[in-house]
Amino acid sequence: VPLEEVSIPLFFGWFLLSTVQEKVRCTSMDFLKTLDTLEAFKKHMIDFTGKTEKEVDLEQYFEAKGSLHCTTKFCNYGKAEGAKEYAMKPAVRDFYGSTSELSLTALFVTPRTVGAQVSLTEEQLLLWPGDAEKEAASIVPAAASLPVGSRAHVTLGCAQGVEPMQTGLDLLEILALKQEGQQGETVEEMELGPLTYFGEGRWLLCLREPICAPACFSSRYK
Ligand code: 2AM
Repeated sequence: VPLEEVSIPLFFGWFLLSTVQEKVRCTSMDFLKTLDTLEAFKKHMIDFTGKTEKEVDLEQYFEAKGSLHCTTKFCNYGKAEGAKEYAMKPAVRDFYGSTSELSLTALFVTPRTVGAQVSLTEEQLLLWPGDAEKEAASIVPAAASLPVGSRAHVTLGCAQGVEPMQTGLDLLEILALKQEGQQGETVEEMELGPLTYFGEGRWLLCLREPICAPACFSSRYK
């Protein structure tokens, strides 16, 4: 096997610097802690438990998945479609190892995942694979018509048995509903910003002040 194929990583992405990881985890934990005490959330608890009487502790419900990052391209060591092309892109080579600031603009929760929406800058979009949204269209059909970069997120936790890849799909689903004109139901003004319910256990908290998260563009091999 040629060396260049061997050296393609599991995935590329922006890895949050450790100080900001702590801050993001705390913000997410505080949000979950508050969310499951809200009457509005309790009203829809069945989305998470399948039973009306049961309570849910969201802090326990989600498991953290390693160090926080925003995946740009999942390469699967070169086996994923477009992996080699991505790894060879001039922008990927030029920006490899550089630090930039990710803007986390919303937190979202579904019965499957909890994550943060990332709003990419023009420069960061140079590292975004153009087909990331279209690739998701077999699962979230409306995703193909969302702006490039819509899938960008940081996975903060997954329910038992759920793979992190689900987080981006959950985000696309919420954004697709918004694009279709569904306003959702704004149930509460939280300290961090307005909280909106989109049905089927989908919650979106738009951050009044986005979290600025310095992150290093790099890759992981496992
Ligand atoms: P995530 O980006 O939602 O967290 C390693 O598995 C990383 O690659 C995880 O962070 C994961 O999800 C992401 N990932 C795994 N499979 C993927 C896929 N098929 N498409 C996009 N991202 C994927």
